Amino acid sequence: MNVSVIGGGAIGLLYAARLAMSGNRVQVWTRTEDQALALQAKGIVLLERHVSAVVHVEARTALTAESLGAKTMDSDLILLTVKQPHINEDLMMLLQHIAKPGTMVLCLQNGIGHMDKLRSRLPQLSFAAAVTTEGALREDSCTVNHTGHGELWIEKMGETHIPSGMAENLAIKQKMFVQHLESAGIKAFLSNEMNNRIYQKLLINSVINPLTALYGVKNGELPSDPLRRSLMFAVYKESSLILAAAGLAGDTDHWERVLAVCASTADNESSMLRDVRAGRRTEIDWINGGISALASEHEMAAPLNDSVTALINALST
Ligand code: KPL
Repeated sequence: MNVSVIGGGAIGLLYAARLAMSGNRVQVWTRTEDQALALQAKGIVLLERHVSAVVHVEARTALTAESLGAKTMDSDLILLTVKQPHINEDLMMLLQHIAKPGTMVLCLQNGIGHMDKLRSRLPQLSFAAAVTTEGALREDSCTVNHTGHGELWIEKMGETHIPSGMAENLAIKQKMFVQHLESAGIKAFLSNEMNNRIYQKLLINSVINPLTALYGVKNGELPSDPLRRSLMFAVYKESSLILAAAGLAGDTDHWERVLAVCASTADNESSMLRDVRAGRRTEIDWINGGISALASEHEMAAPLNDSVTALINALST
C-alpha cells in the first residue's frame, strides 16, 4: 500500500515508521526542509521499550515548488497528522497534488471544525475523522519515543461524506486499510460513533491543554494542587454540559477520565504548553473555541471556555 503521512510530529513519525516496517511504501511530508533532509538521510529512529529501530522512508518538504513539481507517488491512504493551524490553503494544495480519486484521508487533529472545512473545500476526497490514544514523544526531527500503546479509532464511512457512487467501494477499502494498519502493529478500529469519541477527547483537551499552558505545569502536576484542581473541575463542568447538549453520551465518568489522563501522561507537557513555550500558534481556537461555538449553537453560555481561549491567544500571539 502507498501511504503518505503529512506532518512530521510524534504521531506522524510513529505511524510512518510502523507502516514502513511492515512493507508499505511511505512518504512523509514535513513542514521544514531541514526535517525532510534529515529524515531522508537518517530515516526514522523509533524507540520502544529501550529498543531502537531505524526505519527508512521517503521524505519531502510540503509546498516547495520542487516537491510539488516532482512526480509523487499516488497515495492509497493519507494520514493527516498536522495541527489545526496548518489546515490551510497550502495544505489543500498538497492534498490535491498527492490524492487520487478514492484516496482516503484520515484526519488526526485535536479539536473540532476542521472536518467541515476539509470536506467543503475538497468534496472529491474522502475524509474520515480519527482519534488516537497512542502515546508518543518526538525527541528530535528523526527520533520518536513510543511511550504508551493506544488505539486508533476511525470514522466508518456512511452514505454521508462520501463522493457520490463510491460508498460500497469505500466501505470495502476501509476494511482493507484497517487490516494493513493492524499488520503494521497499529490497533485500529472502525467506529460508528465517532462524534462521541471526538467529544470525549475534546472534553479532556479542553481541561488539560489550556490549564497546563496557563500554569506552566506538566499534566501530572495539574490536579495535585487544590486551587488548580478546582479550576479544572469548573472548566470540566462547563465543557461537559455543552458537549452533552451537542450529543456526548453520559454513560462514562468523564471527570475520572480527565484525572486518569493526567496520571497516565504525568511526565508529559501538553501540546499546548509546548506550543506556548515555543511561541507557536496553539490549537485553542479549535478546542475551547470549538466548545464555545457549540455553546452558541445550543444557545448556552461558555464563560470559562471563552476566557481560557482569550488568555491563551493573548499568550501566543
Ligand atoms: O492530547 C493531549 C495533548 O497534549 O494535546 C493530552 C491528552 C493532554 C496529553 O498531553
